[in-house]
Amino acid sequence: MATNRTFTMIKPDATQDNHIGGILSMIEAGGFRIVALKKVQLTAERAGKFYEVHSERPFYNDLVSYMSSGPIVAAILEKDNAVADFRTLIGATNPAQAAEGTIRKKYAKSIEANAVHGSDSDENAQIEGDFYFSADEQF
Ligand code: IDP
Repeated sequence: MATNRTFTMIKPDATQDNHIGGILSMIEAGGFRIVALKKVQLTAERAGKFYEVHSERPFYNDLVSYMSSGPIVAAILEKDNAVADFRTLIGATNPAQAAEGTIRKKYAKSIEANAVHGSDSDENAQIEGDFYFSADEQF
């Protein structure tokens, strides 16, 4: 069943480079409402848990180190067709392939340090949002 929510993180490179405001502005300008928002320093253990689905991929250990290297900003977003529309707004995983006007085209530095996360399914959006926010923080 399609839902109208997705989950995002502004990754450590983008928070360290003072792009939180710029990225949130692009998200709001893209028609998304911010349902929940917080800045978090992940431990390697928590980052490993978040990316557990990627644990067999060759870049997993580097990804866990990177995602725990500095604070991230976690948010739940709302819009019709949220998951697919947000994937369009952020652009391709590799910024070299990201379309003009996307968040990754503007802010990503590399395929790993690619500025933002966006859920890839409604099911994962729910799981990922619940990883950071309790029910009384989602409104
Ligand atoms: P996505 O974030 O665009 O959905 P995924 O394939 O789910 O991309 O990968 C999750 C994250 O892992 C990426 O956003 C990126 O930070 C990192 N990543 C993906 N592919 C590579 C790679 O080939 N080398 C290093 N890091 C990667």
